[in-house]
Amino acid sequence: MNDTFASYPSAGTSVSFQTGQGGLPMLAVWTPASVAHIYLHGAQVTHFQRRGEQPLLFVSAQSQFAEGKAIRGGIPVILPWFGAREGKPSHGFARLHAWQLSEIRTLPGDQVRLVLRLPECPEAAEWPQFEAQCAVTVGDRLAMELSVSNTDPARTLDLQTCLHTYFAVGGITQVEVRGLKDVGYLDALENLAPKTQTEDPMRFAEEVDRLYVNTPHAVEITDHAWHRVIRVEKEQSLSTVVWNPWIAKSQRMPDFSDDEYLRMICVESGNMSPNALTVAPGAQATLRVRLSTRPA
Ligand code: TA6
Repeated sequence: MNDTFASYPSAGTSVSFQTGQGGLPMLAVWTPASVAHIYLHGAQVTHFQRRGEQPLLFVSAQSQFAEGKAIRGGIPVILPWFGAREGKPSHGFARLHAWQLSEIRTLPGDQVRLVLRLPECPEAAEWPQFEAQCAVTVGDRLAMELSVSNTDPARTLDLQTCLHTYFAVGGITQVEVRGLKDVGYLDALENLAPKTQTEDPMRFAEEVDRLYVNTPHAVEITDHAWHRVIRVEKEQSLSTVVWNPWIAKSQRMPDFSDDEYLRMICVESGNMSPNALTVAPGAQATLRVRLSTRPA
């Protein structure tokens, strides 16, 4: 395994601006326990790796890194809507623009917290005025907080948010997902037909695209190939999506290699569809996710 920590001092933290893929500005964050990469583009975390472990996040080798295009992997920040909309970009417009870095702070325990703010976007003109910020905390684990404030004087903000995380795994056929037993979901492969989860653990042998609803619970991904359990904890989120494109959909995605479905699983946390939010003027919606790992 390529250990990127080989040349890094084992004390203190560091943040540096670097030129990332596609020439996009990227923040490299180093702590004694981990390294992370955060693109201003979409405020997107594309890399997090604990010392001595495999990377936590997956990014497609075919991903685009360009203004106006979504990065295929890491943790896409989805707002103000989730999913497809006629004549509009899938999963909203926030991930298509460069966010502005507004704060870097060190926290106890050799952690670093970075705050990025969504800039003015032309697509937001037709929406109630709102502000969005994303706080990323890097340490022994990775945490993200997405806050959206309705700053409109009068209009209510109908909002869907999601942290659409792509996790790296050693082999999808050796992955199990737990935490969704008996939870209701909408099956995107059957026109959002409502169903209830029976499998526990959930295993993967075909395309899966499920929006679980009314579930505030943590989910765990057991990766038997890499002998690791990834724990996905969340706050103020009632929707969880589990997605693997499998073969046919992988072949249809130009920014995704045909065999990359073998090395990733999306477990996404947000508030979508029946759990969409109605944010009154002056109110704020905050979604938090904490990602940690332990040996399996
Ligand atoms: O979250 C699952 C999903 O909605 C899938 O249906 C698939 O489309 C995936 O998101 C990726 O969407 P994107 O717009 O990033 O290609």
